[in-house]
Amino acid sequence: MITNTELEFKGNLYPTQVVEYRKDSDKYYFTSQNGVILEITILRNSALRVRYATDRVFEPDFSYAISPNHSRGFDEIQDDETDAAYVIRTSKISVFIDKASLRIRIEDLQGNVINEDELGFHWEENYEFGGNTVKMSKVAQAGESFYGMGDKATHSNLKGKRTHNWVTDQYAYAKDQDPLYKAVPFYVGLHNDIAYGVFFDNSFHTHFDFSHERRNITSFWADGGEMNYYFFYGPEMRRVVRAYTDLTGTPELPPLWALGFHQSKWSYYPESRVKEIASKFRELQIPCDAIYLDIDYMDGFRCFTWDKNHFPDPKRMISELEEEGFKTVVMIDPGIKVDRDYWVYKEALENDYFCKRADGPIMQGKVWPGPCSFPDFTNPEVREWWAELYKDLIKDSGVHAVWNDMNEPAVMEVPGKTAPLDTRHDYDGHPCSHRKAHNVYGMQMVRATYEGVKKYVFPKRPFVITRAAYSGTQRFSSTWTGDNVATWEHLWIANVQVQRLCMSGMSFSGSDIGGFAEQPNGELFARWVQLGIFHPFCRVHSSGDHGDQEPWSFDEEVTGIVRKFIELRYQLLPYLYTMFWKYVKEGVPMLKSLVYYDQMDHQTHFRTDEFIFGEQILVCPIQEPNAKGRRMYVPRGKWHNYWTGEVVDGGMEKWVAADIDKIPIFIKAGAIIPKYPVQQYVGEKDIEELTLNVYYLEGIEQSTVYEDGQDGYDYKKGEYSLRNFKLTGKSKELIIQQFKDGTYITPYSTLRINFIGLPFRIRKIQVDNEAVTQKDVQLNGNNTIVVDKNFSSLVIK
Ligand code: MIG
Repeated sequence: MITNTELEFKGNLYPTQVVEYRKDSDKYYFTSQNGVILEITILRNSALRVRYATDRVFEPDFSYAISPNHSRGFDEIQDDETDAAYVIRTSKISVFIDKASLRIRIEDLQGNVINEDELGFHWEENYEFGGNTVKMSKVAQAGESFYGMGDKATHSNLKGKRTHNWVTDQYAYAKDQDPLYKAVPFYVGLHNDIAYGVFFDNSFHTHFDFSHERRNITSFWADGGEMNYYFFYGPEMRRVVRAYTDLTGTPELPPLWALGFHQSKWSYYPESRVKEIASKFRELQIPCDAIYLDIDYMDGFRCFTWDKNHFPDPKRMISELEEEGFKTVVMIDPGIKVDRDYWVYKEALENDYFCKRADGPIMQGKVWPGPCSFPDFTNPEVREWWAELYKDLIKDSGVHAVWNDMNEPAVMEVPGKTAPLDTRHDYDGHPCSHRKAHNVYGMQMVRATYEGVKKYVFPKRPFVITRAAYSGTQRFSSTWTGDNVATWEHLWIANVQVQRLCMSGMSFSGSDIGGFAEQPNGELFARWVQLGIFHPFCRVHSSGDHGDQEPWSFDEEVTGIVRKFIELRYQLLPYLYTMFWKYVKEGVPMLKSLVYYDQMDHQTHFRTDEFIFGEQILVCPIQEPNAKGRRMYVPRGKWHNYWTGEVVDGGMEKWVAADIDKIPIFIKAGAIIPKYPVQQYVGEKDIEELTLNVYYLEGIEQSTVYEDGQDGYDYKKGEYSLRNFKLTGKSKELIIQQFKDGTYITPYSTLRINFIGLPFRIRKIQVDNEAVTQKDVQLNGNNTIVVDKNFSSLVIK
């Protein structure tokens, strides 16, 4: 007997014996005697969707996470039945559904268990809010490791941890603090050399337990909604991550300047200060592409306004900055100041765009401007309105890009630090409370921002940044890891977080370099820049209360180191852009944790520090003061030490020297790394020659260089330049074949090829099967030749 006062745990409910089985093209339905329906959808040979309804009816099928362009399609499926189970076989996996319990077991074609339910699906009725707490428990296999889950500031391998997703403004968060700003309910499991992934697409507060409560059990559950998860089989981790990223989407290519170095602070004002910072970069010849205006540029923190005392003529200022090669990025928050004389507030009020409480009043909460109301970005009409608000900012003032902050949404002076849970949301026509909409609120805000910026910067490409995110936010925005702290521990955290975000579909990410709260010393700042230039989003940002944090705020040695590393990033722009293109096109994470790179090597399973930047550059930050180097794990294969040229065999730990002006960087043998000349900002120079650094290998290696107009959309019409290189190295010979695609005509006509680590002296050179004299190819120095950019084969012996 249940009464209204018994709100505590009532016990778990379980599906019973299957009484009905039905197939409907790519979907299978199994109904239990007590009315549970299991729906299994085959998406691809190695990807399934699994859903349960507890009382015969599914919720409307709607998700913000899923990309409208995700791939579908599979080979023939076979259905089978045994006494105990139904069996669905794709060309890659077999799925067994137990008739007595609806528990699922998934095997590969050799009969190895990839993943199996323990208790499987079960639920608890929620008398306080209605609906169910939906739960799943699975067997953790012997030696299983777990990865993914977005921005968690904890060891990359989640084995033994419990974690949850509820996007939260966590100022000065600590290691292991949870949750943070993002909700990415996706993990990768790895056992017996088999990797698989689970994406629990449920926007309520979700929880995951990775062998924490019980050693051999993994479970996940949500405070409401449906048990609705996607399953991806590898066996390679890269297939799992790419399948998840395909399902939840990738962004379009950003403008190349967005991959340059960015400088920010809370806050640069007035105009003269902004200009002073910008000029200093040019004076000191430290490359920089963007400068950020934090909340103080606004009039009383009213979004879409300017403080005319500090910024009397924003349009002029922005265009003057632009002449110096700087893009201006401004902050926009979700909280709209309650002020009847403020047009944004008035418009939202008149059109009924603000979120309301359950009983009717408009929701209010305090943020920077004082009392604010919050547009309901889960309403498509509100998103359209919001997108239009960017028109003046971009068309009239010339702003280039926007960062959305506080979009968890963060609310001050209330216990939950966010909107009250009874707050109502449209959820694109599926009205619900904040319990369901909270984790997607920031995502829908930045989605609207993205639409507006995209529309008004056209024909240029948009660039947008968000703090809060749910799975799939990467389709619209880049992201940063929020309010970190200037400590060595936070340098470690930044490294883990950005690798983890890359593994979780959100490659375009970075940390506040140097730390947001408190102030780094010069050494920490330099070490952080040395890591940050290898993050897809590369920005120094800090809170103003704690002193200056510009590249020149420390001593000259630090300034020199910072310059050198930012220059390296600018040289590597074609490499970085190619990484981005692969991410966009194939969902390949831009940074690869070592376990992703080589899961068969068990030494990689608990590594946190080392990572692969793109496909062929191994980086390991220095994360301690006074270091002259460090021990690190070099993955299997041959690697060239970037600084010394020494070639090392991986598969072991090594001590690598790295005084304050270096960090360990290794280039994969056989790699062809493209470089541009140093520029102070993207587009400063015409690229007159593309440098290719060729790292000798006895063997075969492929490399790619993608280029296009660096902005705009012509690349979508085929105006790109794709160079695929195949390097074949022998003991006394090296062959490079080039395969070209795309109609973009690069501004340079020659390639400057540097051969690094050659074990022989060049005596003969053949380009496209014709011998050329050393003079023809301008053999200068020892191992550098300059050849026509369109060569198709190059042989040196
Ligand atoms: O309550 O806009 O994470 O980057 O500088 C703080 C001021 C609000 C938090 C962001 C930070 C930004 C700051 N914001």
